[in-house]
Amino acid sequence: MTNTLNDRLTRDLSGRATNILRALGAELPPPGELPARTPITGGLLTTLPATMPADADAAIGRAAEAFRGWRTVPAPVRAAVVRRLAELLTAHKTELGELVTLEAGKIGPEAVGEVQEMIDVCEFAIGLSRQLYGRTMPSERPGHRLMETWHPLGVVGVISAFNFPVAVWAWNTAIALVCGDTVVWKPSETTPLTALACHSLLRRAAVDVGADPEVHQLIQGGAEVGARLVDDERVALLSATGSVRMGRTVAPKVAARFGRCLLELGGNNGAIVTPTADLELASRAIVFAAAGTAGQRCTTLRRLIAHADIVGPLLRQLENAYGQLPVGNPLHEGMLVGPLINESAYTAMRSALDRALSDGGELVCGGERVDVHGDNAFYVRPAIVRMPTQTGVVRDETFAPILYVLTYRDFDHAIALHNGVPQGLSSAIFTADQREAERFLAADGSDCGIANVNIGTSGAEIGGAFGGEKHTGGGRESGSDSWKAYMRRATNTVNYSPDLPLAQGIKFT
Ligand code: UN1
Repeated sequence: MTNTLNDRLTRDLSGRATNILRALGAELPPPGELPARTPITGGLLTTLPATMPADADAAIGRAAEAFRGWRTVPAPVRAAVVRRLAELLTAHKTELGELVTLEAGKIGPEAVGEVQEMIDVCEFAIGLSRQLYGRTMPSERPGHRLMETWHPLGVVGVISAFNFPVAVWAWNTAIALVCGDTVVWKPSETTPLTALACHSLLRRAAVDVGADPEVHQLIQGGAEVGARLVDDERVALLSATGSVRMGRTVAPKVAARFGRCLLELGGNNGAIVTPTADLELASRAIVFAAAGTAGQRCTTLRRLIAHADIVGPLLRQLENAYGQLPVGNPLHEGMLVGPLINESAYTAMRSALDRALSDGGELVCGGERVDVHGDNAFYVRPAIVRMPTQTGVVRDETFAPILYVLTYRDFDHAIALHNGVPQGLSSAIFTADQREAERFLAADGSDCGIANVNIGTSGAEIGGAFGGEKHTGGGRESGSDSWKAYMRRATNTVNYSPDLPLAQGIKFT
């Protein structure tokens, strides 16, 4: 397409983004130094002001002040804000989904799915607001009660990534709010408009139910803005999603001030395919997990560990499916692979492929750039590369659609290969052999935070705890008892007897 046509398309997309923001009731900020781009054309949608460090500090101050009141509002009453947010998200699902497509480049169904994930976690948080259970334990002393109570923690700083620009915010914010915390959000500088939309929907939800809108603050900009959340003692919990490199910088700083960290860092997710696997089902699952979202999920399947007896037919099915994947404008119906987020993502993919080939890898298919909307948009065909060993580049997370294929003969070797990378987020096994499936889920099986049988590595439901081990950072978000990270626990002993017996039978008279 010519440059003029691409420029015209960018202007059209810019208009759509502005209209959506208006429809969502977001106040359009004056122009500033922060560019909001669309990966669809690589063009500029608009600009907005970046938050100055002093303004970030002030936002943390407002959140800290709001916390003083919010912590004493009963949890089921706090849930009203989240309920209203869920209503607004439901009413504006299509528009917010489209904004996610415009800004992050996700195909329509995935973008709307992301908004659904927000609604799901809101519903979870509403129920949770009546289930922030403490325990009562038997006291060893007569006339005593021993119990635990959970209290709000304080200000939660949320640093989120471009690839789930709205759902990961909702995971944190819906739960933090019912837990009685207030939130300061630093979204990816690549996705400022979706952040603006979510912020304004949440503030509106708060106003609609008569709650303090200051419970949520938005700060926009690059790492220097995020650094304010890292260093500020008033931020009790920092929940950060991003690269292992980011986690390495952030975690020691938060630990040095005895703050808490909840880390969702890189994944390098693997799937084992055994000889008894249903190959048709496995290949469908693999294509979604490896090529979906253009390989830009932290749960994307990056390593396939296939038994030598079935690797041939499996690869033929995958190559065939990859050959039919439509790559292009994510706004178009039926599109399955949208663009990479920007040029540096493309450069990283190219250099990973070069490294893989120089390490003895053999390209099965894909990897080439596709010209959809000109030089500034980075569309690629998802790649499959057979690797002789799991060394070098295979051990790194490259945020692009590259699937490395390794083979095995012995099941223990498959598990050793699977666990033989630094990251530990998500994993899967495809098998009809119950022994293999159970072993994969056992203590000496997958070492990941998420381990699945006969489904892919990505696309987790919100009901389970989400997160991973090793370099992934150990954090757990969204469902199950992840809420505990957002609260502090107090152990209480109450003496309702006239005596003062000491624990451990100590006599002190
Ligand atoms: C992420 O990529 O940061 O399990 C989150 C999934 C989604 C969440 C991914 N529910 O793929």
